Amino acid sequence: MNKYPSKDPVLVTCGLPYASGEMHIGHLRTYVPADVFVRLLKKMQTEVVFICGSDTHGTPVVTTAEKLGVTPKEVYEKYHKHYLETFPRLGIGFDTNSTTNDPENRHRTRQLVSTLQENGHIYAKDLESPFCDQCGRSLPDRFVRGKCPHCGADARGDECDQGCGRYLEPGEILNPRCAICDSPTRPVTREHYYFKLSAFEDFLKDFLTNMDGTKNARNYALGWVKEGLRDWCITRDLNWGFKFPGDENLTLYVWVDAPIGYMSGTEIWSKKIGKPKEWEKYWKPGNGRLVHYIGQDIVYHHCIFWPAMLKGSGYNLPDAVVASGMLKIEGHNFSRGRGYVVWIKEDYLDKGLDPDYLRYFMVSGTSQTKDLDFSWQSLADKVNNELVATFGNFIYRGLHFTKKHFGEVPKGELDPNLRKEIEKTIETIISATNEYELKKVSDAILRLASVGNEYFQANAPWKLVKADKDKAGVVLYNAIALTKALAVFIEPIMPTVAERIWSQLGLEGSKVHEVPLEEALKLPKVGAKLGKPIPVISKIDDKVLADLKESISKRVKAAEAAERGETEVEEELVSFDDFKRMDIRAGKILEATKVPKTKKLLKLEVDFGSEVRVIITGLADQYKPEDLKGLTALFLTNLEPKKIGGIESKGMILAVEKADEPGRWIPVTIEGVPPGSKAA
Ligand code: B3M
Ligand code: ZN
Repeated sequence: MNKYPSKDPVLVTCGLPYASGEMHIGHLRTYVPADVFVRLLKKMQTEVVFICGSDTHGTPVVTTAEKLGVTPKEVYEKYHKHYLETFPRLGIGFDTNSTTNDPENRHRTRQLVSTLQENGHIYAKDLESPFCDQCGRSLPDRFVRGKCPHCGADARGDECDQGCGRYLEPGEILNPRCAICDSPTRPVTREHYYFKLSAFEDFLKDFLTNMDGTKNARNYALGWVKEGLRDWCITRDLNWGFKFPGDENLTLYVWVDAPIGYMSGTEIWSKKIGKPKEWEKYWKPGNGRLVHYIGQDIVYHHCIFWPAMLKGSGYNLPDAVVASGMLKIEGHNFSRGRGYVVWIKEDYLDKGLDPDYLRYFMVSGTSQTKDLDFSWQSLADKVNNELVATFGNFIYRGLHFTKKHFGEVPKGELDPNLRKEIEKTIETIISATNEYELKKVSDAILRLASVGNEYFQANAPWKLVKADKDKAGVVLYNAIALTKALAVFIEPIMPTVAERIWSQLGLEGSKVHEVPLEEALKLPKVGAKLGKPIPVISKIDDKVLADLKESISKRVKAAEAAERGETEVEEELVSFDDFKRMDIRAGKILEATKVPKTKKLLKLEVDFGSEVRVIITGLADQYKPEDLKGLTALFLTNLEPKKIGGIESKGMILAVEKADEPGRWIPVTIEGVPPGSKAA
C-alpha cells in the first residue's frame, strides 16, 4: 500500500555536512534526491518540512582548525556560511539550516542526554585510549590511525575508512599512531561514559525489521545487530563540543549532538514560523513521520545509535532511512588528496553551469542505493542525448510551431491515448516515490517525452497545417497539453527548467512549484497566449566539455606530481616586473624548533640585520632543527604574512631539490654574507 501521498505530516532531513570544508559533488548524492523527494511530496499535497544544518563539532572541525591555525568556531562559521549560500543556488530549499552549535541544540542535547541518564541508560567505565607524548594530548577519533580490528585495513580511530567501513569504538584500533605527527602512542586510562547499546538489541531487531526506506540501510543495520552490539562510548577527551552533563571535563561525542541537530533544527523552524510547539508534531510520539536521507557510510549512526537514543529518551522513531550509494569520480573514490574532487562552487556554479543539469544527473544516473560514477563526459551525455534530444526537443518543437502558426493555444481535445500516458506517468511517479527510487521518476518523464515525439512525428503537423489547419491545431493542442504535463512532472527534479516551460505556456498566473501532480491532467485553455519560444535546455558544447575535463585531469596530475615530491610547472608566466617585486634577502637562522602538533613544520627565527622574524617552513620531515640552526640562507621577505600551524609566518625560505636525491630539499645557503643583504 502506498504511504505517499500521506495524511500524516512528514519531516525530511539530510545528513548534516561537517562545516569543515566546501561542498563537493559527493554531497549532492544525498541532498539532491532528498530535495526532489520533498518537492514530490509537495506535489502530492502532503505536509512536509525539510531540515538540514551544519555539523560543527568533532575532530573533522578541530583538525581543520589546527591546519589553518584558526579556532574551530572560525572554521564552522566560514563553512556554514558557504553552505547557506550554496544550497539555494542548487535549488535545494531547506525550511531551516541551523548549526549543531546553536543554543537550541545545546539545550536539546542536554535535555536528551540527561533523560538517558535518568532512565539508567548511561554508566561510567574506565577506557584505555591512545595518548601522544610528542603532541602532548590524547587522541580521539580522527586524531589516531592504525589497523582495523575487523579487516586489518589502515583505518582512522572512529571508522575503518579504507577497508570494511565499520564504526570503531575508542580504544579499539590496533597499532595506534598519532595522525598528526605519526608518532607511536601510549595507552592512558581514564573514566568515560557509555550508553548501554547492548540493552537495545531486541528493540532494534524489531524496529529495523519494520523500518521503511532503502533495503541497504535496513539490511546492513540488521546484520550488525545480529553480530551483537557493544556499549557505546559517548564522551571524548577533546576541547571542542558540548560538555557531558555530569562531568564537565569530558566532551560529548559528536555523533550524540549531531543527529539531535535534526530535532533542534525543527524547533528553530517552529519558532521562525511563529508556532513554537510545531516541532513536537514530528518528534513527540504521534503521527508525524521522520525520513532521514543519508549517505551509506553513516547507516550505523542513523539505524543503530540514533533510534536507540530516541527510544531511550522517549521521542518519536524514524519512519524511514534512505541511504544513497556513494559518488565516484571517473571511477575513483572521492579523494581530495589524489585530485578526484569536483567542487560545487568553483568547478560548477561559478562557471555558469545550470544547476538543473546536475540535479537531473544525480537522480537519473542510477538507483538510489548504487554507487554513481560522475564524469564530465557522462554529464554531457545525459544533457545532450537525453535532455536536449528527447525532452527539450519535444517541448521546443511544439511550442515553436504553435506560436508561429497560431500564436495561442488552438482548439482541440485531448487524445485518449495521451491522457492514459499522462495518467500512467502519475502512477509511476507515485509508486517510485514510495520506493524512494527517483530514477524511476526521471525515466517515466523521459518516456512520456518520447511518446510526445512519436505523436508529433506520426501526425506531422507541418504537413497538416497546409492541408487542414484545424486538424493541425488539434495536434498542437495535444502537444501543448503534454508539454504542460511534462513541466509539472519535471519540476521536482529541474525546478528552473520547469519555470521556463511554464512561462512559455503563458501560465504565469500560477506557479509550477505549487500546482499538484493532477494539474498535469488539466487541459490547456484554448486561446491562451503563448510566450516567446526559446529552447529550455541547451547542449554542453565540446569546447566547454573539454575545459571541464581538463580541470579534473590537471588536478589529478598535480596530485600525482605532489605525491612524487615534484611541484607542478605552472604554464602561466611571471612577468619580469612581478619578479622584480620579490625581495630576496640573506637571513641567519638563529633558532629552529618543531611546531607542536604538526608533522612537517619548523619554526625559524631569522636575523635579517634590521630585525628578527619568525618564518615557518615545511622541512621538518627532512631536517632536524639543529641542522638548520646557524645557517645563512636565502629568504623571500616580502611575501604576504600567513598563519601556518597557528603561527604567523613572515616570509619563506628558498629551497632547491637536490639533484642526486629527488624529494630532498635543501635551503639555498650562502656563506660570509651579512644578514639582510639583498640578493634579488
Ligand atoms: N556530519 C557527515 C558525515 O559523516 C556527518 C553527518 C551527521 S548527520 C547527523 O557524512
Ligand atoms: Zn575494517
